[in-house]
Amino acid sequence: MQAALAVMAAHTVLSAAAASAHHYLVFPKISPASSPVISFNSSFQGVALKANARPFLSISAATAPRPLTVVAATKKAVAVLTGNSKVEGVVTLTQEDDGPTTVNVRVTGLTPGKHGFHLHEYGDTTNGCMSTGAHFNPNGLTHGAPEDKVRHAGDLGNIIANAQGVAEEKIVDNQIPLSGPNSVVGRAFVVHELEDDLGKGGHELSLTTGNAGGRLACGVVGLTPL
Ligand SMILES: [Cu+2]
Ligand SMILES: [Zn+2]
Repeated sequence: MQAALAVMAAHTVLSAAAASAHHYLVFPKISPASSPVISFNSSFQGVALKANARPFLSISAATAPRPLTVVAATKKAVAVLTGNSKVEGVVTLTQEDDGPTTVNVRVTGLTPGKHGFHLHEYGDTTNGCMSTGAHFNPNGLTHGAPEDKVRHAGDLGNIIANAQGVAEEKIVDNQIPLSGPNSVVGRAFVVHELEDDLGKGGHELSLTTGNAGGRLACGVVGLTPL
């Protein structure tokens, strides 16, 4: 009877100890019971192994996230724009750490004047520029100007072609990072036939596309050496 009580007491302590790993080492102090000690010891061995394994797990868990937070450097990407017209161009993107992305654009073959210029959702050109989808819009907002609070992340406004049909622009923007959940790497730039009305034209398409017309050329954003 006494022995049975000791075993019950031991099991109670064991389950209490299992609830908080730190107290396993208290356990040997209450082990000097009588005959049931043998079976009792064997179950303790198993628990002791578990207790030893734990510190290693928690050390690796504490150190693992570090490389992810320390990563910070210059990132650079490029897109080569082509299409079914004589419009073509090159767009380069650079980003320092988590700062804004600088976009350098050179497009030729345009009609003089303004042309809508956006980052579209997909880097898919299987059906030409049409398969790049809609404007990149991770926050579910309506179309706007680059300086608006309510805009698609991909809304970069217009580029302006000179009399020779060449547009050269430098755009600095905070919503088109080259890494992280909203990275634009793998998405596509599109240059349009018409001026983007920046959501203010009153046309039925103003709040989705800026009524910028057809897609003259597009190119997928890919990483490039620094
Ligand atoms: Cu577009
Ligand atoms: Zn848009």
